[in-house]
Amino acid sequence: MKINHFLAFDLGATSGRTILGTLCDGKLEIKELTRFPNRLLRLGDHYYWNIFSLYESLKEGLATAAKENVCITSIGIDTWGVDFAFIGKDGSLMGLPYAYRDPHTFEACTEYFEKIIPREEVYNRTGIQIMNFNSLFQLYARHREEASQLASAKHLLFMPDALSYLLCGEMVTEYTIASTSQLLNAHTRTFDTDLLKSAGISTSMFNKIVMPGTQIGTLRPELAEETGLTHIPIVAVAGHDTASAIAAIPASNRNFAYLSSGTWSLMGIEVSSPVINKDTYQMNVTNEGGVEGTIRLLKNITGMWLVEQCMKEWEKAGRTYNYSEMVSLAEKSEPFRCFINPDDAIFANPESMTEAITEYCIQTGQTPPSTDAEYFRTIFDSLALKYREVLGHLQSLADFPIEKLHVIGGGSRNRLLSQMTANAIGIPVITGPSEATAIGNVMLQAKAAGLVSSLQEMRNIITQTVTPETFLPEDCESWNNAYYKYINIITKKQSL
Ligand code: LRH
Repeated sequence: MKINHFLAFDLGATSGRTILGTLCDGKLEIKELTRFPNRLLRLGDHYYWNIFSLYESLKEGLATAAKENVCITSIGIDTWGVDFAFIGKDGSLMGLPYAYRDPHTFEACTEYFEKIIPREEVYNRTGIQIMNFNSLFQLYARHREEASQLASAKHLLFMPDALSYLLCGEMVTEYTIASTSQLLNAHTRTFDTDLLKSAGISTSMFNKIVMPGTQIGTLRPELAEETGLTHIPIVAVAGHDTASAIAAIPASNRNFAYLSSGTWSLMGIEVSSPVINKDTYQMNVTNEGGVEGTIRLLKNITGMWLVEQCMKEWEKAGRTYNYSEMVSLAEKSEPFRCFINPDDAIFANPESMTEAITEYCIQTGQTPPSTDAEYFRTIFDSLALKYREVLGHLQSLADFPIEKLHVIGGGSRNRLLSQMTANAIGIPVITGPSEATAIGNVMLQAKAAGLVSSLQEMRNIITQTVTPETFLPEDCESWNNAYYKYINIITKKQSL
């Protein structure tokens, strides 16, 4: 019996984890070794990621893994998308990476379309949904203000590549994470030199694009010594967390849509080549690169961010809720009291999320929530209805029937929201694994080690490992009525 152990670092925009994945006889076991916060660091007027503190957390993860006394085959890192670090000509990190929630790109994005390349052309070249924080607009903002970091940088590394670099000293540009940047041409899957030029950079800042499952280097000797590990290979997995998550869907055929549910709700379908046309442009759906050349035709929906930000406020006021308390409060609260559009710009990074929700309700003539339970309920009702709206768009683009929705990621543990989603969309919802990003990360390492040969084989192993739960639609009539009310509200807000 051959046993292989893999170490996955899985970093989201609010927290990160060290996961030990063990593959034994075609079955996967997952063990969480450490969990650490990842907070926006506000310095003056800007928000950054504290990459040095993340590096410390990775080291703690390595030291904890060493105590497991197992032979680790390799290490892989996946993170959230679009953000990046600059490296100087001496190989050192040049300051802190900006965080995508920093509002400075709002204006830069609009100016870019007016003065540099029109919005539709950017979309047609890249197939990536226009979001003000995409790497292209972040770079343009820096270029416009003649940022010294950009002027003297020799290399640009996207977050997973930057952290891998800190662990092994080698630089690569991994394909899935590069594909979220809005700097790649969707068809050639290489950097678009016009776009790079418009943002003040050139291809020389990037290293060769490598596909997920490629070895980058080995753990630096001093790190190996410090943490008690040996010179373990560092593998470029699907560095974009969403790409890792989607690789871990326990699907047996292609007639499904997925919802990767975490800080963001990423809803989409898997297709074999980019779909870029007037409709996808209007719907602003993205074509992100996945494992084995697959494309994630998906839409970013503001997800648990709404809840996370409310909870942060309540915690300061001395009220904390765990997951089951949150669900039970929402369950007991009156349904369909009021609705919000989770994607309204007001919720992007407000000082106070509860005040932003209140404001949205007042502007749209609704009575705002008055208790924590009502806030939870408003968010969940609105999310489930948003999922229905987006699924409708995806079905109009898919050349296959969407028969079920696979919900993966941390949010898939919210059974109430899963049932509400099934009710809203009218097709079965299948939940799990909740650790999808880490599992996808581990499986790509298994591929690099030659233990699995294809995406479908990975998914078969995952199917044997997880026990998904199915939620069938109920109470469809009231959800239908609620949907029309929700659409009225969000349309009213858009026209204000
Ligand atoms: C989710 C995610 C998403 C990106 C966003 C910046 O963690 O990677 O796919 O759009 O972060």
